[in-house]
Amino acid sequence: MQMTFRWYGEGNDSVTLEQIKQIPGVKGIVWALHDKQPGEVWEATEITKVQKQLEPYGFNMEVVESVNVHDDIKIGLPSRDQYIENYKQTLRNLSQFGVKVVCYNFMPVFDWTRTDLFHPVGDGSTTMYYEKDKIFEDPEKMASYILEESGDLTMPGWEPERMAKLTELFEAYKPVTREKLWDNLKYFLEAIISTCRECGIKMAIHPDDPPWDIFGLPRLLVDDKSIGRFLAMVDDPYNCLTLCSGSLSSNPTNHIADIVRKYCNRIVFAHIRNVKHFPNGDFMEVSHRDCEGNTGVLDIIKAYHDCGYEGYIRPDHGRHIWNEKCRPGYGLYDRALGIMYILGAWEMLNKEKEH
Ligand code: DNO
Repeated sequence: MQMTFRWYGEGNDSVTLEQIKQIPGVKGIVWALHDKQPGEVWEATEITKVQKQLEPYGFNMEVVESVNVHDDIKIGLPSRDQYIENYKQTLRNLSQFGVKVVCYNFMPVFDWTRTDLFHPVGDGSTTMYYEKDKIFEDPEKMASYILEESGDLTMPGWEPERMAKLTELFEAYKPVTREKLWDNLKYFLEAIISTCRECGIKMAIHPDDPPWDIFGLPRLLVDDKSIGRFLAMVDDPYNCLTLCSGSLSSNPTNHIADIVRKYCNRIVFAHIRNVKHFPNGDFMEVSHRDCEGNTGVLDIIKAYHDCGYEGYIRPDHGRHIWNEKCRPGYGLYDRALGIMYILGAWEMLNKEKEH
């Protein structure tokens, strides 16, 4: 596996490349042009700037998270064809810089959703929390809460420009049933897959987070069965997965290690995140240490190891510890601890295999 770290770009992240360089084992930066709106072409001149920033540190830029998919593509409007053309152009431009994997999602309106971004844990740290009952409230309220909490730093998937049009967006999604959304995803993938092949870029869909419908909007990639349907729907080695352990394990009936073993040949990007469930269906994000949550982090790492996984991996959301002021879930300290945990387990498995 190849260890990576997500970084939101200069001026857009409290963490610096210099700090990331000092975490053992990190080879690549998971990056994106966060000021681009979904549907816009990422120009080579803009990508070069990121390349120049990473170069002195020797980091590769092989994984992008995310090139966001325009809502018109998800809704299936006639204007989708132009946005798909733009997407293809972005892929061509990215391939000139050695990009190998593009992580994206197909969630209607909202990306990942939490009801509390800085929930006090009781030991001085805070973490992200999902309270089931709160989610049934007004989506507008939810969006303004997220935007307020994120301050000056943009939250991918919660772009103020899109959130300002929330009522229209919900209206536009009204005819989009679950089956229609599957059709639109298929249409999108079939339209871009030959470009992916030409460019050597694997598309790696991120599962829906949380893995169930919210605000009456359908969500597709939620469990083993839907992942199987997705891979069979466009059965192509360039149609792949970002296997986000935390997103899927928010539903306690999902067994992530089994999913890893079953679909390993199509997983190209692994997110390791640990989640603790409460009996009423609420959940909270915890450290990467296996016993602190219910995700089964060690079983998952073992599953990747047994499968001979050679793809990219990154620690996912961490808690906010040691008074760090950072993006929700994306501080330096807890994610760095996560890396050491993952590498510790991995290297021990390597040793065992040698003997
Ligand atoms: C959450 C992330 C997601 C992910 C997107 C991919 O922290 O894992 O926001 O980047 O869903 O498009």
